[in-house]
Amino acid sequence: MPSVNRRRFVAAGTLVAAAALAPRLSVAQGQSATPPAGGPFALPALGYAPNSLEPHIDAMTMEIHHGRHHNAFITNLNNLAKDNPQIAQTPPHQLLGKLGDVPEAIRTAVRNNMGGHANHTMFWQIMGANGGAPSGDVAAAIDRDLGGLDKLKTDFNAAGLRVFGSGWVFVTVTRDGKLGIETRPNQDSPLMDGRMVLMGNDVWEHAYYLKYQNRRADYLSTWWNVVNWAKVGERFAAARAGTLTV
Ligand code: MN3
Repeated sequence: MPSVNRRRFVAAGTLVAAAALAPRLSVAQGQSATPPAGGPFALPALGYAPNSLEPHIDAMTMEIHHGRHHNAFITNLNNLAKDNPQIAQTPPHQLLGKLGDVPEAIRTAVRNNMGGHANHTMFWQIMGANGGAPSGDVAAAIDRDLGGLDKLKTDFNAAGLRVFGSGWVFVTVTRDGKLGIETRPNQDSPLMDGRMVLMGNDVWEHAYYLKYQNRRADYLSTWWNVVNWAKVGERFAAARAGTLTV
């Protein structure tokens, strides 16, 4: 049928045009968020050079993780928003807290892709070179609730190692500043249970496989070298102030 063929041709042309507009893989330091040419969602800038976390996390892992894996969530969300613009009208952390209100037909897709967008946005924020050590209020909360930094690392790494398959390990924070260690499968987030995330580590294999292969334990223990404790401190203060989002 000619009309079907024409539709196919037009659809293929649209895909080519979309590919030409796709964000560049390379992310330079300080680059602003990718303009939302394809919809309301945009890939947040990395905020540092992809090679700046070496030798702990290699540049290619960072480029693929940010530019392809995270960007795939953005592409999927923009495609969902074409027929469901309401998913862009509520901030991600609020939408994740009431997934039951999302139409059932798109609920799983929103859960996976908005969850992935929120988790990775947090993840890029709390990493950086020369991240220092916890100080001030967040250090006091770590001592009070998690038994100090060494015990936090031990317990967090053990929890991350116990995640079967793909998922995340988080430190959650309440409005009162109380901390806890929690894990989630897939791209789920404590935000889906009405809780806030102070920091978290991605234990999907794509986060470490190029350099560490199956050695998740090595990745988990090394990862602490690239935690940006100043950012974690800012997030702790934001949680107390009620302004922390993802
Ligand atoms: Mn990931």
